Amino acid sequence: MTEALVLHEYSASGNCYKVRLAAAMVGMPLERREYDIMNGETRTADFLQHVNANGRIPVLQVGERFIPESNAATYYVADGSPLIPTDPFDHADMLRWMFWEQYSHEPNIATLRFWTGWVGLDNLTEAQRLQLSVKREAGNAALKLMDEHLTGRDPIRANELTHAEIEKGQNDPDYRLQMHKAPEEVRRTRGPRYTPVSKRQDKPDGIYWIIKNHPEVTDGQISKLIGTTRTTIAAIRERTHWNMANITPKDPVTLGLTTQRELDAAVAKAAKAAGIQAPTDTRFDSDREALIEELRGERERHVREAEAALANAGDETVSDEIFPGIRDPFKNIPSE
Ligand SMILES: N[C@@H](CCC(=O)N[C@@H](CS)C(=O)NCC(=O)O)C(=O)O
Repeated sequence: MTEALVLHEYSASGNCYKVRLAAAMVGMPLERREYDIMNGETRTADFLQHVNANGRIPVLQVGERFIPESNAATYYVADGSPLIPTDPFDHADMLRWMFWEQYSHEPNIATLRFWTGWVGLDNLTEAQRLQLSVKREAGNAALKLMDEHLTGRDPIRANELTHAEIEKGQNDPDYRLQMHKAPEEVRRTRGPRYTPVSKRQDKPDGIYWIIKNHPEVTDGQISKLIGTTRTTIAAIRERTHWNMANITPKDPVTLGLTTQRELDAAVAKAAKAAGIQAPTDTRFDSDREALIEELRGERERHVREAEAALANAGDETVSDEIFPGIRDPFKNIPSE
């Protein structure tokens, strides 16, 4: 890409942050041009005529052309990088979340954040005031869905992040985590297991590992764990698979074909059926539900605290904290 990129933005906006974040992750330089949306700088005749007829930022300028809409701009910046899945299913799934964000997340959470944090509750119009509770409810539903989707995903097991990277981030709040590859779904709760094309050739190795290390696990269980056919499993068990010479046993969890939790559960179940004493690991029993409950409780507590803080705030000094102890990442962003 040779054309210079300019981001027309308001740096405190989350929509603009998405574009900057993607550019930082793929290492693409961006010139930044700031507009004060509180003073109508995106509603001038000049802006409407030359930058975005919709009167909003972010707008990504590519040479002489302009791309409004944060997700379109983010997509442009990330195109061709590992942030954009090439597998058709994963690609559509990425788009699913981007469309969902614009329909169910942004209009509720971002708007409420803007109304409460920038406009101020006292300055809202009657029409806006009437929407508060509806948006809060829809915003909470969006956060709940995200919690449920993200809980149980393990970026280390999916080879996206290393412990060393996380440690660097813990030691230095300004450090930017380096991801090895784009996030990838490692666990689906419903429907047949989906394996990205890039991993499909690893399946026989994973199947062979289970057969060698846990011969008591049934073909039906392996088929569910790895997402494969019984014919393939039987061929590997009987060593008649057409590619047997090249199949080597490899831990399917390390290969990213299943999770440790699912494998442990299958091994324990098979061992029980076979009357073998299997080491039981109860750490994961219903931990997902417990974690979701904990997150929900935490969020409800934060909402109560934030509402109480808002009610008491009056005209006093405005803190940078969205919740006690948590700074708003979009406030006081130093220009880069
Ligand atoms: N769907 C658009 C929403 C853009 C948007 O609402 N931008 C706000 C700031 S986050 C804005 O420019 N507001 C100023 C105005 O409407 O005058 C996107 O994702 O880019």
